[in-house]
Amino acid sequence: MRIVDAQVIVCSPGRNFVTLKLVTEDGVHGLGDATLNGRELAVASYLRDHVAPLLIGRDARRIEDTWQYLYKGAYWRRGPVTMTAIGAVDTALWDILGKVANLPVYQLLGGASREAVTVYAHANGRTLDDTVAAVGRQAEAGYTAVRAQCGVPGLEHAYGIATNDAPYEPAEKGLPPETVWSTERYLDFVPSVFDRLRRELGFDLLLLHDVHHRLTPIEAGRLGRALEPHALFWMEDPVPAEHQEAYRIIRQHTTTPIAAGEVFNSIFDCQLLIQEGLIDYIRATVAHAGGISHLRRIAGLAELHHVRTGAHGATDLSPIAMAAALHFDLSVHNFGIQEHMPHTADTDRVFPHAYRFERGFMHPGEAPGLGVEIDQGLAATFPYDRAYLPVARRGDGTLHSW
Ligand code: EZ4
Ligand code: CO
Repeated sequence: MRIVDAQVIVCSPGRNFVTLKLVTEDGVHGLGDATLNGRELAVASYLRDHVAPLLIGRDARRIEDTWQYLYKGAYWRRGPVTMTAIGAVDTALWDILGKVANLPVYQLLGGASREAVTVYAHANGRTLDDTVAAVGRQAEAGYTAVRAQCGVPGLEHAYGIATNDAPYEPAEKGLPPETVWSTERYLDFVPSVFDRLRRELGFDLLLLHDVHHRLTPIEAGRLGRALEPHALFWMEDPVPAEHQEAYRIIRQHTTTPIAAGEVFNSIFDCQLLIQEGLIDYIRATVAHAGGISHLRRIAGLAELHHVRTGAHGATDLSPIAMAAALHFDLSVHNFGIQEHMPHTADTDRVFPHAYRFERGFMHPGEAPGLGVEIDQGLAATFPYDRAYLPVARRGDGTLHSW
C-alpha cells in the first residue's frame, strides 16, 4: 500500500482552503485539511516542496511512524505551519485506512461513545436586540448551545460580528482590516448581554462566549466573576495563551468554566493548562494540532485531569477537518462539545460530505473513511484569493491581540 502521489489543492469557494490528497498504488485516495487562515500558501509550500517528496513510496498504513518521521525528522518542531501540514498527512492516512477497511474512521478509533455529537452555533448582532434575536433563532433551529457575541457600544467593529447579512466570516479579502479595541467598553458591556439573554431565554440553553485573547488575567477574572450568575457553558480564550501561568490568576477569581487552545499546535501547548486544571475545555483541532493521531493524545491527557474536548470548528476549517473532528468527537470518551459554523453552499458543493446536522447534533455518517470528497474540477473554478484576518489597535494606536 505505497503512496504514489501527493497533491496539494488550493481553492477558494467562498474562502480559501488548502487540501492534501494522497493516492496509493492501489488507487485509494485520502484527504487532509491543510488550511491555516491568512497564511494558507505557507502550508501549501511546506507540503508540496518539503513533505510530498518524503511520502512517495511510504506504506500508507504506517500512520504513527509517518507522524513521528515528519515531526521528529524535521528537527525544527511544532509551530502552526509544520503542525498543520503534519495534521493534513495524518488525516489523509486515516481516511485511506478507513476506505481500505471499508469502515468509517470513528469505528477505527474504538467506535461510537455516544449517539451523536452536540454542536454549538454562532449567534451575533451589532446591537443587543439583534443579538438576542439571533440567539433565539439558533435555539429555534434546534441548537442546544449557542455562542453569543454582540457589538460593543462605542466600538465600530467587535470580534465575531457579521458586517453584512451573511453569517460571520472572520477573514476578509485584500490586506488586513484595522479595527479599534477598548477593553473598558467591552468589560462594562458584556455582562449586560448575558443578563438580557438569560432574562429573555431562560437557563435551558447553553450559552458560550469567545473573548478572543483580548484581556489580561485580572481583567479576565473580573469578567468571569461578573458572568457567574448567567451560568455560561464556557468563556473562551480570555487571555492570549503564550503566558500560560496567567490562567492561575483567572482560576483564583472565577468559577466560570474556561476553554482555550484553538491556536494550539501540540500537546506541549496544552500540557500546563491541562495538568494544572486551569481550563475545563481544550479547543485544539485536528487541522492545527497534528491530525487525528495527535488530538487523541491530547484528549487522553485531558481525560486524566477532568478536562473535556471542545474542538474548534470555524469556517476556516474545511469540511475535511469538520468530518475528521466529528469522527474524533463521536469516539472519544471525554468529548465536551463541537463548534459548528455552516460553510457556504459553494464550499459544500466542492467538498460533498456524508456528515449531517439534525436539530443541534451532528453525525459523521457511515461512509468508509472520513466520508468527504473534493470535486477537483469544481475546485479549480475557485482560484486562491488572498485574504487576511483583521488586526486590532487600542484607541492610541497600540497593536492589541485580535
Ligand atoms: O477567529 O477561526 O472560536 N472561534 C474563533 C474563530 C477564529 C477564526 C480564526 O481563523 O475564534 O472564529
Ligand atoms: Co475562538
